[in-house]
Amino acid sequence: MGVLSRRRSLLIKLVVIVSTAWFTIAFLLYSEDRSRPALALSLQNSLGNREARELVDDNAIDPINPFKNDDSEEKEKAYLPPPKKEEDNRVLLPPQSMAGEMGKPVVLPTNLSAEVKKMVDDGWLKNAFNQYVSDMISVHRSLPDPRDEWCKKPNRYLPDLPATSVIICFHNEAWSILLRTVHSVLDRSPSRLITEVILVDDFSDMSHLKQQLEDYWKNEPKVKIVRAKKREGLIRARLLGARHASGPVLTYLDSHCECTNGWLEPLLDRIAQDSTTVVCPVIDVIDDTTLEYHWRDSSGVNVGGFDWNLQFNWHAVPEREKSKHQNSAEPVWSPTMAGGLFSIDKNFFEKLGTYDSGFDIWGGENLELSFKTWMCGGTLEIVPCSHVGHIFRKRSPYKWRSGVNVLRRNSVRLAEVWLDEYAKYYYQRIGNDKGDYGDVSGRRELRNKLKCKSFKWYLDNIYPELFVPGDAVANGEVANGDRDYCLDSACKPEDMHKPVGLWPCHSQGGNQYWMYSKTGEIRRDESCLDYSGQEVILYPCHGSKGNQYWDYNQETKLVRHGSSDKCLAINESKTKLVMEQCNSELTRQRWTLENYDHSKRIK
Ligand code: UD2
Ligand code: MN
Repeated sequence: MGVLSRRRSLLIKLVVIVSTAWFTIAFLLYSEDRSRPALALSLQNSLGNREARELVDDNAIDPINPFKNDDSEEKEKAYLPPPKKEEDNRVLLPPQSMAGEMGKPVVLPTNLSAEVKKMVDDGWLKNAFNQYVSDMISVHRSLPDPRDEWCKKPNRYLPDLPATSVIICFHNEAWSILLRTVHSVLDRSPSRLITEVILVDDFSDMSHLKQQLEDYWKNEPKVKIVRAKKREGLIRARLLGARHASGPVLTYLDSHCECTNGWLEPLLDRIAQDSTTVVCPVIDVIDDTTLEYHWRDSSGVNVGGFDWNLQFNWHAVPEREKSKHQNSAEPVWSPTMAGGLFSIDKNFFEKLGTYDSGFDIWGGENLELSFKTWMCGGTLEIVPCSHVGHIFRKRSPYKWRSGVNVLRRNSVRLAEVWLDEYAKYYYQRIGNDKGDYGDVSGRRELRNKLKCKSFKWYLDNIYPELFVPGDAVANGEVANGDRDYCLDSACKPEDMHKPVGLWPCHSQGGNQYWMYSKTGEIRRDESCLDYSGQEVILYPCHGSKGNQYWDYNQETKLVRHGSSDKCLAINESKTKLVMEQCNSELTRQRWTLENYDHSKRIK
């Protein structure tokens, strides 16, 4: 008994000494911060293979919960980055970390020390995603293979595919996430297909993106760093990248992506077959909190679309598309709208004048590229065999331009050039206040020169699902009584299933812009007023049946509800919507629908 316990304590001491020595070496070595495998290798050399391996295994972290069964302070410290030098933002990881491998989530424990908690919070504040967790994960982490089986068959693609310049623009991106993006490109693409990776620094001020970034890549000839001389915004930064590119194909990625196995070949193959095809990978979701890699098989793929606010949105592949491609050897979806990650033939890019649109900072350029591609003789495709993960953030972490409504300016420029007579639907949504949008004559000339088709052609042929306000019986505000109060709600996904609001009428469109459809819906984009006995809420439109059917009578001004036969009203204190027994004597039940045109109604 005595001998045994003494042996055990000896063993414990040994473990403590070895691991202390090991962490010291690890941190020293890690200031090079190249990669986890390289480090494991050097450790194996210095400690002898067996010990190193055992150590790595003993300390392996549960990828689901890295701190599980881990109450010793000693161990928790191991996950702290080493002390920072002045001007050094590197956050270094315990090299033995298995955190996040195979795209597994990394869940931080709830009992973090105050010091760690502050680091986690800072990471969120700076980046709008969990930078601390990203820093724990290898920049070479493994990922699941999200491809359908048929994608992996040999000889699927042309033998001599064109190579591509991969362009990654960033403004104040986190260190580990940027490196992981680049490594995922280099690690998972055939080298011959990568001409170069161009990192376009859009005037970042974080110190790790300066000399430290140059040093990190100095032995990797394929990685080039291009610096903007002032803050250009994503769109001009992408153009700057293109000007430095020498490959025949350009591939654009965000600076917080991860490419999966075989992501590149199917994209290049489509372009090799037709240089006017602009191709997008399936964009998988990397969780902003745990960095888990989420993916689905190709049947669950979403495609891009937009609404009359000229905002990009995602929707399911329409049925017409599904049936069209069911029997094809290479089923690709034709989206109405490209996501921000795509490949394009460089000559075609130049011919289209891509990104030369005078857009500022962020936004609008996906719509422009998509309209232009479709209307000017190209094709847009989502290639289901190509998967790239992206961290979707809930807010924008960086500074925008102050004093200018950048998004509106970009969108007005877009509408002026590409939307023809449909531009008015966007303007109605912004209260017809176009602001100063600069000169668009050059862009109109380009459109003429390229002999592009009309926006009506685009809507009829590429996006027939889009609800066109001109088909509505009424559009604008839905005002109660003497136009004191208007229906007022945002229609974001998070607003669904919530009561529809009321607000003094303001004539600026926005959340007070509604459409009354031929089939009796009161809707904005894909959101409909819906009543099922409780409150009047917003609900995704499902085709004007029962709960979403409203019958407006222009004479009585009543809005009578389909399945309940009650009428829409506001309560006495004018704070909320209520449903009441119909009575046209009551002002609170009387409504005015802006631009109501009875002749458009279906009898
Ligand atoms: C979506 C698109 C993105 C782009 C954007 C704007 C996807 C997955 N992403 O991005 O590709 O089309 O919408 O429409 O579809 N950046 C700069 N300078 C700036 C601002 C941003 O270089 O002034 C970089 C930023 O570091 C990032 C990229 O631009 O790499 C896109 O910005 P984001 O990630 O903040 O926007 P996100 O994901 O909504
Ligand atoms: Mn992004």
